[in-house]
Amino acid sequence: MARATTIADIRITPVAFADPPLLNSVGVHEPYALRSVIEVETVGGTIGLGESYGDAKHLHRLELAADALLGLDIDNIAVLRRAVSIALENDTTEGGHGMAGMVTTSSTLDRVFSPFDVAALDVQGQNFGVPISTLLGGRVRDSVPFSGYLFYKWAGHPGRPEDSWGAALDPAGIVSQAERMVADYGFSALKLKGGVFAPGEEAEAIEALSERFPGMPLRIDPNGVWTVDTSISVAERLGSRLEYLEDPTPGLDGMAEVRSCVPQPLATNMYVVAFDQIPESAARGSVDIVLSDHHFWGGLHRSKLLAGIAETFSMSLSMHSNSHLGVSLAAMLHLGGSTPNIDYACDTHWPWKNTEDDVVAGSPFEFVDGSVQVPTSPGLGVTLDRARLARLHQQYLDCGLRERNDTEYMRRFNPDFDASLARW
Ligand code: GKR
Ligand code: MG
Repeated sequence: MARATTIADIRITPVAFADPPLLNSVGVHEPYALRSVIEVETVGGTIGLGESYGDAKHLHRLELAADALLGLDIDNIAVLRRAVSIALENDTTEGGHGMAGMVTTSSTLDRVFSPFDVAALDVQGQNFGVPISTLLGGRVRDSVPFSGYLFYKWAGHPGRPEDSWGAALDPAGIVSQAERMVADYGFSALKLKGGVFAPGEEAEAIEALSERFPGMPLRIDPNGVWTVDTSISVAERLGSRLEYLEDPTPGLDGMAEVRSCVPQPLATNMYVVAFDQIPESAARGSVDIVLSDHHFWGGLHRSKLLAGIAETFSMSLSMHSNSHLGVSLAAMLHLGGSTPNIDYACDTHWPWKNTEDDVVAGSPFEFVDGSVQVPTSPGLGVTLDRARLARLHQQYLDCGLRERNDTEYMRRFNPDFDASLARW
């Protein structure tokens, strides 16, 4: 006989929300960002939420996983993961990892299982009457600090009106973007998405930020498009202005070479993205800081496992982000709130999203001095607003995008755009 905690139904809803033309090393964000919202409902009627990428191939894998999870007990997350692993064994679909053409060798199983782990914890938290942070070992901080994520950007999508941020295509544009971010959110660390202009121009933007915000911890992330020599010379030029340097050059060897020549710590969300990459990275000394991300590290339990392993290898931790909605932010807060060794302010794309474009009810998150409170109500602490979900799903149907592809979008306006690694 089915127990109250047996999984009775799983709904996967693809959604799209407006996204500004943010530039990166592989192109430019399309007018809509794609995500998927996962609802897992038990026989007892409790609904757990998860959020993941929205690319068509990923959706296909989520459906395979969902079929395998029906009828299982949501309290046994190890059994759920094994079922998803078996369900994916014969899946030969390639790609669809949701990372815009950036290099990633993350584990397919971990990417697909992640939202189900979050949804299972959401159900358990509601049933036990405790927040997910308690299930993850307890809150070690009441709020999680984030950094302001700066992007070079166009004034608006070609052929559409300018957005409220306007253009940021030079150091002055980046400084005024940072001024608004700091004024509105109170961030006390800033990250510049680099890999867009020549390294010297991007170094100038960091210098301008440091002059405008003296003492502010700054980071730059060119997503592996600099050579080893360029990385070393930019690091030497920027010195102590940089809190850390993120993925300057491709591969664990390249990163190790840069690391042996520069004083700043190196961070990654490109070259240590799966458990089997940690020993090699540790042996070579490639990376000081792993930018964890529960969306590709297998969910919240596996992210806690990563935190333990990082501690063992004396690596620091912070958090990577992609364009996301409120279900993901809630999960990031529970993880950040319950992981002692998150040593740096985390990334979030949150300021780039219109406030009304979400699937969660109300406005549960407030940034105060760059930090957001860890939810304290049972489970994730957010609920679905079905009208909002329906609107963003309709937007998904109408927008026609089925795969995030920043490079293809960029090449519509600049056919010769080069997206290769180590190109500078
Ligand atoms: O949103 O354009 C973007 C970022 O470049 C994102 O895709 C990266 O995954 O934020 C990310 C990063 O730190 O590399
Ligand atoms: Mg990065």
